[in-house]
Amino acid sequence: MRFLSLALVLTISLTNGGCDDRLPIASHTMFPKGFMFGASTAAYQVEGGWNADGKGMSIWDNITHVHPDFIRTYQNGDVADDSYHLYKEDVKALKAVGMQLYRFSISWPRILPNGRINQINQPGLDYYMNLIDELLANDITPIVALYHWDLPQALEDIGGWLNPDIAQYFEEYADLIFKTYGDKVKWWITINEAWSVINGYGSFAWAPALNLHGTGDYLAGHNLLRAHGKAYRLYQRKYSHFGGKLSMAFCGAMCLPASDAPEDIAAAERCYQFSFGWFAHPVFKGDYPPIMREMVDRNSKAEGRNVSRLPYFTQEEINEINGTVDWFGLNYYTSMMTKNGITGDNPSTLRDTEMIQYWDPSWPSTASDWVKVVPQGIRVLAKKVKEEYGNPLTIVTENGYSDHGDRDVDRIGYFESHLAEIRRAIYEDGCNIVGIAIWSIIDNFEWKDGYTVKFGIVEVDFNSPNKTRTLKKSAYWFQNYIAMHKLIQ
Ligand code: PNW
Repeated sequence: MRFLSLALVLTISLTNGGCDDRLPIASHTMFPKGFMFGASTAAYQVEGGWNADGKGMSIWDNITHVHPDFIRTYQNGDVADDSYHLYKEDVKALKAVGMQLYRFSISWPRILPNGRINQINQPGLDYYMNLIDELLANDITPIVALYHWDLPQALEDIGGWLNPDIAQYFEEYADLIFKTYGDKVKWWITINEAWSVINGYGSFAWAPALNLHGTGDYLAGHNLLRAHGKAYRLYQRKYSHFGGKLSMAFCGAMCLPASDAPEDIAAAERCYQFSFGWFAHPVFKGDYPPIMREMVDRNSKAEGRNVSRLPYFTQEEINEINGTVDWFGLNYYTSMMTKNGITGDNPSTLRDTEMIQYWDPSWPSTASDWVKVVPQGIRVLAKKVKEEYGNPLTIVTENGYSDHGDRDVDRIGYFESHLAEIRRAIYEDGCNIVGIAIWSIIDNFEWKDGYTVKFGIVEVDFNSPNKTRTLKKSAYWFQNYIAMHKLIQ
């Protein structure tokens, strides 16, 4: 690993000595004491080793091998950053920047090659144990996601997230993971971005690309919630002595009303409930957002269906799912202007929402077509989360800027402006945000965009045999930023 040495020039004056730590300081230039900085990755995007040491196939291995054109660049995650072999380099990079948190995910088929508990792959279990030990030895706190989109192909073959039995398979997998790592890992995410997972069923965006819009997406979402509820209750029953905290990571583009007109404000509210609310409402309050239930039921009826496309939970399921988050994992990249209107395939979640969305032309773009730079959106979102769910303990579990390796200075601007909005959310709105794990520590496999779209603050030379990691300017910027904050900790 090549790291430049950089002198830290720290010219700060601490003006809030003696005050309540969370009271406003003059310009909100500092985060409250104890605020944690970190970075995120996901198994398929960094690990490689797609068939190493007994790992099974995931739906992403399968789709990239069977349909190479599914990825714009015809690339895949077979080798990626080779973190399966080079995880110590990742930890070195985190340490060099001064990160206190590392959010990574476990590949289900690396642990259970056919998805089921009857065949356990010990080298897979060892890999994550080594990674966790390496993090802890470096004073970096792990936040571990059980599922970041790489379902075992063997489970997809029997219906994947459309199969109700998957909730039980997920519970079995979670049991093994909690049992193995529970004494070392205190922060857990069951499902990363259920709202993205369902798009693999409702569109061609992600594996398994079934495009069952308006039906498969609702069914997959239903089973994701059931699976989450079971994993949470299992932890409560068997592993609460470990004292861990469980969550989901919630996502969506924040929905900003296109005007002050009541119908546009209502459309933005529907937009929120059909994305963040779809999953957050059930786990905080026990069932789907009422507006979602109403719209999908009404449209289903109008289509002549005798059952709603949005499934119903039984009372037992509601009890199981209600109150199953100890903290809120908030993923935020961007926002969208939202107005009242009907568009989208018939049927589809978009059509059910009755909204029309667009990007404000003044918002700067990034290398990802869906990410525009809208820092104020994260504050609006954090406030919404506070109001909707009783100000839960929140960690921003993803936030980041993509380029083609050419706009790292803009990446610094992105983080600077988003961190400023997070501070406003904390100090001015009273949001209980205690940390951030940015996306991402290293450049990695950006799904359909392959390796050409880069989110890392550390560059990876994908052509070099040892995938050389080199800190970018944005990494040095973070290094300074975090060092400065450590002075008040
Ligand atoms: C995240 N949205 O997905 C994923 O968790 C990461 O794996 C991925 O690399 C990262 O974004 C960058 O693309 C998202 O519509 C997908 O708001 C969609 C949204 C947000 C996050």
